[in-house]
Amino acid sequence: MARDYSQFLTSLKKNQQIKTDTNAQPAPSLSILDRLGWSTHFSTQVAEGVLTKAPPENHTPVRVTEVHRAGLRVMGEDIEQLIPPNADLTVGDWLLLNTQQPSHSQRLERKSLFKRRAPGTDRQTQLIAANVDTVFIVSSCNNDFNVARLERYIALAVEAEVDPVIILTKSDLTDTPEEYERKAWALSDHMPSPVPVLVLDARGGEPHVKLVDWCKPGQTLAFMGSSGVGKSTLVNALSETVAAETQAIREDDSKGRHTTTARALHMLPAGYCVLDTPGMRELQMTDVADGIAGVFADLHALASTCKFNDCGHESEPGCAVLAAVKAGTVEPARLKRWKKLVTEEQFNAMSLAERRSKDKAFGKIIKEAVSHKKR
Ligand SMILES: Nc1nc2c(ncn2[C@@H]2O[C@H](COP(=O)(O)OP(=O)(O)OP(=O)(O)O)[C@@H](O)[C@H]2O)c(=O)[nH]1
Ligand SMILES: [Mg+2]
Ligand SMILES: [Zn+2]
Repeated sequence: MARDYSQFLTSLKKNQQIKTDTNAQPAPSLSILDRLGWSTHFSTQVAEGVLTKAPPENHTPVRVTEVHRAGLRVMGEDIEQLIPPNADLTVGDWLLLNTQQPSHSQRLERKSLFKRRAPGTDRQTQLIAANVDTVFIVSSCNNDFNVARLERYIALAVEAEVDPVIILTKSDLTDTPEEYERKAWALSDHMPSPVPVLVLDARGGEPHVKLVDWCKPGQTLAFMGSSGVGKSTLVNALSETVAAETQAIREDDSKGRHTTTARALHMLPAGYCVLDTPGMRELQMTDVADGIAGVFADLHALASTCKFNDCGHESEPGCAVLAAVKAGTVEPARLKRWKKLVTEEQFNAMSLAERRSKDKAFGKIIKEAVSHKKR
């Protein structure tokens, strides 16, 4: 798998030329790296010297397509293999694979990163996906539709620096798809740029037509949302090659059965990648203050004009937020959702900080004990 460095750089340049034409139709001449989403963001890192620390002949760019306990599946030009597990890597990451010693591979700087607070009590951050260009936040025109959850996903996308698009599936199962659509559009009323909303039947040909603006060569598109909303159905609709497993939801409460169990990045024949994800039971957020401020930009701005810096917008005098509610310009339910997210974010951030300071104190005790021994 050895590569000559100059040959490697020539191929990078060639790839970049193809990249500049974003309207290019899928062409069979696209290299595997192009199809995997290789771009100047990554090639310049290589050209600027990641390779100076590593002999080029033993290194080749690969993308992480699957994460398993046993290891990570990576794909590149003429290469597809498992490498040892690494908790600092996630699906979508680009690596400079050390073909001699895969565990010594170097991760390239990410373009974007999705993360959440891992379920459970230890509050670890869990990496969800890296280097995604667009996230399709999927919900259905049924009981799954939940404004608070959608806001949560949008905040996560804003924080990750990924463009969000809302897809509402199962339009065929409701008499009022436009009601759902209207509520979904309203979510970005106060954001600097609107979050597009697509309403469709995920089975059959509709996704191909409605998602065409995003399905461009070199793009990485992720599907996120609760179990049973049709993420895998959408992936299958876009692809002639992938057959992601799908399963009917429960009739009584519209809940899914967690059919997809692992994240997988699929390279489609048209030259772009789609990432199918399992429905998340819990989406606890951490380090998403900017994302929340982005979704609730109006409330964030109002809060900065409250009389007290630490105003809780409960009953404080001079509260600009409560004044806006009274004036009818802010919906009370929306204020409640914002406060819930901010409180959760602050709590999670504080616990992390506490954990860090505890770790530091513990490190100091060990250091002192060691230096004691040395004396
Ligand atoms: N009628 C109708 N059924 C749909 C639509 N989208 C998905 N379904 C059905 O909904 C069920 C669940 O779809 P999946 O694609 O498995 O859902 P998922 O989001 O991948 O779920 P998990 O893998 O559990 O997270 C399947 O039976 C699909 O056929 C739609 O637009 N209309
Ligand atoms: Mg699925
Ligand atoms: Zn206030």
